[in-house]
Amino acid sequence: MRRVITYGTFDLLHYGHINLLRRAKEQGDYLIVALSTDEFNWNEKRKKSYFPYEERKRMLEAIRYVDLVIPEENWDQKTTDVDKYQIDVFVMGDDWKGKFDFLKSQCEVVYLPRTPEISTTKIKTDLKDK
Ligand code: C2G
Repeated sequence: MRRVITYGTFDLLHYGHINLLRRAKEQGDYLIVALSTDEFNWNEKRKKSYFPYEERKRMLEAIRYVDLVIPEENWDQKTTDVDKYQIDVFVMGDDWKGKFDFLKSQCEVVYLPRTPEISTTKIKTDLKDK
């Protein structure tokens, strides 16, 4: 069984996220999503997600492509996660291209094209202008 992992905040879930998750699952048979906790988002990304972790987790668990959701609590857990969950493929959108190549010694690293026209920031801006 080919095991895939991807990381992210997945706040204001939109079809760009779903496109990513669908293609990530296509890389193997089992997809783990490491979901950024509220603390990690704020402390490390200065992001305040609209939905709290538990709600974002519940939404991801409802997606047919997702098999397991685990917390992402720090930047450095990827190396241990890949070993702990016996990951074959690490997947991220290509806005992160090259940033996680250090994992190539442990697993395949795949950067997938982002869905260009949609983002949480765009959604928030568009709603503000309405
Ligand atoms: N994504 C995408 N297309 C979009 C928006 C997002 O393909 N229009 C992808 C991103 O490239 C990422 C995933 O969806 O692979 C989740 O996006 P975010 O929630 O914005 O993730 P990010 O805040 O970049 O956190 O350790 C890695 C970080 O946790 C990634």
